[in-house]
Amino acid sequence: MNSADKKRLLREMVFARRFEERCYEAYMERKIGGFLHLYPGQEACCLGVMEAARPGKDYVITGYRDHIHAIKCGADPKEVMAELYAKETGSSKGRGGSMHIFDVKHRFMGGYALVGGPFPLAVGMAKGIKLKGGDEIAICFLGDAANNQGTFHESLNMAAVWKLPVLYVCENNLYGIGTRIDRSTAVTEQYRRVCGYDIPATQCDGQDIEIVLREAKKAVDHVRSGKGPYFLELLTYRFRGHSMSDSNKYRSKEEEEVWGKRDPIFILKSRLIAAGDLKEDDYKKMDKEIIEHIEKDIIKFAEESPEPKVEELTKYVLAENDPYVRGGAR
Ligand SMILES: Cc1ncc(C[n+]2csc(CCOP(=O)(O)OP(=O)(O)O)c2C)c(N)n1
Ligand SMILES: [Mg+2]
Repeated sequence: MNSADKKRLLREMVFARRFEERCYEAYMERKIGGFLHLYPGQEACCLGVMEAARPGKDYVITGYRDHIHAIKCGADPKEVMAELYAKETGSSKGRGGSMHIFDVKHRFMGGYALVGGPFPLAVGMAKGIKLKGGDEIAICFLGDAANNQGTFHESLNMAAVWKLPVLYVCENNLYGIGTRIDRSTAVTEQYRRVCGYDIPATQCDGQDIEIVLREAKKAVDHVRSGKGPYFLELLTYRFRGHSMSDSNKYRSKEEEEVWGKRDPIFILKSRLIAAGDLKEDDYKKMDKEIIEHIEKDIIKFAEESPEPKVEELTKYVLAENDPYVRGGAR
C-alpha cells in the first residue's frame, strides 16, 4: 500500500468511528429506537477485509453490527442513517432498522438479527456464483459466539464438500454479549475449530489494518482462484457495550485499557505520522471535515426525510408478497 491508500483507509476508519458515535448520540436523543449495535474498535476488520475484495461486486453478509459493512460495500451512508431513523428513504424503507440494513444493488445481502443465520445463506450465495460460473466470492462476517450455532458446522461442511467460493471472516472480539469466550467455548481460538472441515484457516491481528489487508488478500486470492472456502479469524475488541441496552459492566478496566491502546485508528495514524506522511494538524482537519459532513449531509438527510405512512407500514414486508399468505391457499 502506498501512503495515499493508507491515508484513504485512515479516513474510512475515522468516518466509521464518527458515524457510529453519531448514531450513539441520536439514540440518546431518542431519534433512533429499537436495537443498535455499534462498531467502534473493530473498524480495521471489515474495512481491511473488504479492501482486499471487490466491494459492490462480491456478495457480503453479516450479523446485526452491520452499518459499516453496508457502507464499505457501497451503500449510501445517508440511506443507512435514514434506515436507523426508520424513515421511508432508508435502505430498507425504514422497515428494517439497524439490524436489517440491506442493499442488493451493492450486493450487501444484510444485516441479520439471528446469530448464525448468515452462515447457510452464504453457502447458498456461493453455490449460486459457482452455478453461474462467475468469479465473484461470498464473504460471510460472523462473531465468535455465532460459531457455537449448529449452522456454523453444517455450513462449513457443505461449503467444503462443494468447494464453494466463500470466505468466512470471524471477528473475534472475545465476547458474546456479556459472556467471555472461555465461558462459552471449549476451543477459544476460532480458526482451530475449522480443521474438522479441511478448510484452510488462519488467525491474525484485527486491529492493524495493514495486517488485516495482507492476510485478507491471501484468503480472497485462495477463494477466488477456485480452491474452495477459507476461514480468517481476526482478533479484535469492541470499545462499547454489546448494544445500547448493555451497561458494559462485565469487562475489567485493565482489559479495556490494554485494548484501548490497540485502537486501529491510533495504530495507523501513528505509523503515518512516524513515516512523515501525515501531520497532526492535517489529521485534525480531516476529522473536523468528517464530523461536519456527517452532520450537514447525513444527519440532515435522515432528520428531514419523511416517515413511512401508517397505512403502508406492512408494505415491503416479505409476507405481503407470499401467495400463501395473500391468497390463503395451501
Ligand atoms: C439465534 C439467536 N440466538 C441468540 C440471540 C441473542 N444474541 C444476540 S447477539 C448474541 C451474541 C453474539 O455474539 P458474537 O457472535 O460474538 O457477535 P458480537 O456481538 O460480539 O459481534 C446473542 C446470543 C440471537 N440474536 N439469535
Ligand atoms: Mg463476539
